[in-house]
Amino acid sequence: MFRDILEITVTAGRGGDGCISFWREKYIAKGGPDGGDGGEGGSIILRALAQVDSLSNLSKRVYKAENGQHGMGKGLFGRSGKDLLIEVPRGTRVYNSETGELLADLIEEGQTFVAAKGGKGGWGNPRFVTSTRQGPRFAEAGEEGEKRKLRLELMLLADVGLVGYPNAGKSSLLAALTQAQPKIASYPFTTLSPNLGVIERNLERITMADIPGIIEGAAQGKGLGLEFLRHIARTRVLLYVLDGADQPVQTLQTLQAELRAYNPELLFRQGLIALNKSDLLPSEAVGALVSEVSRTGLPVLPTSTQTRQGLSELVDALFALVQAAPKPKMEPPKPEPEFTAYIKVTEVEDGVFELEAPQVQRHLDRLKGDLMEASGYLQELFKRYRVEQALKANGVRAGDTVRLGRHEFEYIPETRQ
Ligand SMILES: Nc1nc2c(ncn2[C@@H]2O[C@H](COP(=O)(O)OP(=O)(O)OP(=O)(O)O)[C@@H](O)[C@H]2O)c(=O)[nH]1
Ligand SMILES: [Mg+2]
Repeated sequence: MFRDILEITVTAGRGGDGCISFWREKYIAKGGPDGGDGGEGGSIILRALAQVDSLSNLSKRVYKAENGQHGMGKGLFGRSGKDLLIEVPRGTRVYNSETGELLADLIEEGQTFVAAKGGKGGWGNPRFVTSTRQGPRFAEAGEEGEKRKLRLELMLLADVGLVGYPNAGKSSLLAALTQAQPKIASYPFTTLSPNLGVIERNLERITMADIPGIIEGAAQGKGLGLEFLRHIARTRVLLYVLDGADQPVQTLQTLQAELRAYNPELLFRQGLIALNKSDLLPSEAVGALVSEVSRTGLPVLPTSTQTRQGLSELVDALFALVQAAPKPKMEPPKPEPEFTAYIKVTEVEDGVFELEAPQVQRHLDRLKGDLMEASGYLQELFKRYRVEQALKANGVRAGDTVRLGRHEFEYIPETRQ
């Protein structure tokens, strides 16, 4: 079965905890701190590969990468968790399924995207040594791995997209021009999911996508249309397939109205019309019908998949158009926003300030061991995240009380020599 939209949950590995440990040897009561750092959690990485042809190969809905190992005594670092690689077909778009934001567009062979980043390993106690704190009795716990719900969408990357009413003969054309063997039948909506084929001429190849028929109202969700219009949004050339014996001019107008409603750019895409089932038309009527349809502005070729009339001309015309057509532009995914620490200072009473600083808080919450002793570390965090500046700017003075989550402390400004 062809499955082209898929929701998955990815959870990266948690970082291992840093270790609180002191070096011990015979006759030495207490040596220096020697707790190792925790290992990094494994990340979840998506990779695009041409040989993967559908999202249905992804058998699981939930993916979890390995946790990092905890740090150990004697300075032993925890091992990092293994990354988990998920292979997806080229043309897969990755969305955050909660916000709908486009996160990545995996087009190139081998292109990767870190879908969930592994948590950092916690620092072992030696990392917190300073000149005044020789034997810290605290360390850092590992960071949680990122967890995200993702929606994967496969966009077919074909050169030519077949657009037409149900039953016009799109699948028959694909079968006549390529090795593909789509289902063909004399009733509408035979094709329920896209088929891909390769047209070969000498040593050149172009790909063609056959999608379910489009009907009036497709852009509003009627029939199967909308679901598949997005597949043709990326093809370089649109081949309109019309049943020559069934009101081709009106049909073309309806098709174009649906494409316009979905995405007006599609009407500026290179296009060509196959006036199909020409074997059903009286031969003297073909010429007049061709010129009537071509008044719409697109080149028209009469074709028949039964007698193969016009098929080699069609192949030539398609190669010429594909080679001349520019690659459709792909919107690049939005870059990650630049990192700036969020800090807010509010005076709640005279001389008492509430500090909101999620980044700092995250570090504090991860501390384990003797927290009283960790106050110096807090100063270091304040420096790293420029909290000091924010406090000063908001009128916090020496001796004032600052609250940060469940922590409360007296503000002592750093004295500069
Ligand atoms: N006489 C004639 N019949 C054709 C021609 N091309 C296709 N057909 C017939 O038209 C019917 C529909 O063909 P399909 O290729 O399944 O049409 P489709 O456009 O893929 O239809 P959907 O998948 O339903 O959208 C079948 O019975 C085909 O045999 C043609 O050139 N001449
Ligand atoms: Mg079909």
